[in-house]
Amino acid sequence: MILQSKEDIRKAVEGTVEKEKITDIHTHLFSPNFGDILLWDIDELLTYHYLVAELMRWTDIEYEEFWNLSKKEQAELVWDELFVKRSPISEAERGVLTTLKVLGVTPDTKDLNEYRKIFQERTAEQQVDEVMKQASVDNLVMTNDPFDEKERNVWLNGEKPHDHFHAALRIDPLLNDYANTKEVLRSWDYQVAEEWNDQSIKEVQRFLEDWISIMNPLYMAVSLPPAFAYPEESDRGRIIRDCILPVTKKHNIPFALMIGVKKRVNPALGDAGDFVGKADMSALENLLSENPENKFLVTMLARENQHELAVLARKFRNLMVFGCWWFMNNPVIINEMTRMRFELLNTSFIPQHSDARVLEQVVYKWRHTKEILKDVLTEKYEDVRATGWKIDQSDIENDVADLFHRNFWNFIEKDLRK
Ligand code: RAT
Ligand code: ZN
Repeated sequence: MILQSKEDIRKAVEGTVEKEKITDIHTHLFSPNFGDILLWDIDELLTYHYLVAELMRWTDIEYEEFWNLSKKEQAELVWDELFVKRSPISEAERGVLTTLKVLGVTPDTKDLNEYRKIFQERTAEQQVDEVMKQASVDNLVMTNDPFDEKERNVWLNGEKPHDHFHAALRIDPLLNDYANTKEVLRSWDYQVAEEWNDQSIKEVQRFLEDWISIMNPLYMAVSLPPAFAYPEESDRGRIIRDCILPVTKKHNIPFALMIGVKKRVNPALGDAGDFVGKADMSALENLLSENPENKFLVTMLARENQHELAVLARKFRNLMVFGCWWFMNNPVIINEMTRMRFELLNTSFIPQHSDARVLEQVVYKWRHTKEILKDVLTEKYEDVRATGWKIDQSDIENDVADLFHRNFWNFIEKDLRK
């Protein structure tokens, strides 16, 4: 059906964006059978590190004292300072309210216990189903860290994720802290030598191969500092060159790089204490040009890097740009980034991921992004329609399917969707 007016276009875009199922390609969620490492419920929502950072601007509580409080007490403090004493207008605060609303709980009381009662009546499994239904997410990718004791044990006990949950092998300690990780690898019987030699290469490769076979990951991932350089004669540079690139190539899985995080500028804040820095794009440019048979999924944390990243994707088809990561995940910036990406890349990118650490966050992260996408897409289609070009409803469906799931599964060249 050819769309005849801007109103027709808006309606078609809105309907399609609401209906199309999403693959959420980066979350910190777990399949419910993985046990209590899957975080969910109102107290977890309130103690999200994005909100902890905001809380700390209003209270003079010692950091140490805050971390010694129970989760419930921490949530009460956040609620009181950010939702009761003042208006919750930041993105992460608004996110809690959107989440409640979409899950059928009108946020019209300041009595936190009222919300707690409602969450207590649910189970993790029920909540997973409800969240995925409300967010139209039918598949999601976890972040799976073999260096995390608790998670590692889940995998080693033979647990497999439920359908709709897919693994991503996350290897930050290997690339960002090899001096200590070396010891850990040895304690697990990987005989890495003190120096970087053939033996070390073989053993780090064996470690990666083992976890690929345990997790069956869709990609291998790392977060990196703004100072990330490649090639580089450093532990990180050598491991990427000798282990990550050959192993990911052999298994035909992308290497996902999340670049621009300056870890723990305020260590007392824990996960809330990380900052952002502008990266030099030549590391990525070198990786892409030297390894045309490897695939790279990339997101960046600094606003200043977004334009260069989109331009780089025009040069290298082995680069798939994804998401508006962390401090970029604010409406004003999502809007800007999404428009820019359409203008430079058409629909050949993955516009968003939720990065949800708490199950219910999937709801607001996608709801807020969908509202922006509807505006941006309507405007872009209308601009071309105004030239006389014909836009069909099915064109919009095709494009949104690319954006929400097809670009990802085509890029990784497999389809494990359930
Ligand atoms: O956005 C976040 O929650 C960050 O704390 C990080 O987890 C980041 O997304 C990452 O995956 O490193
Ligand atoms: Zn993340």
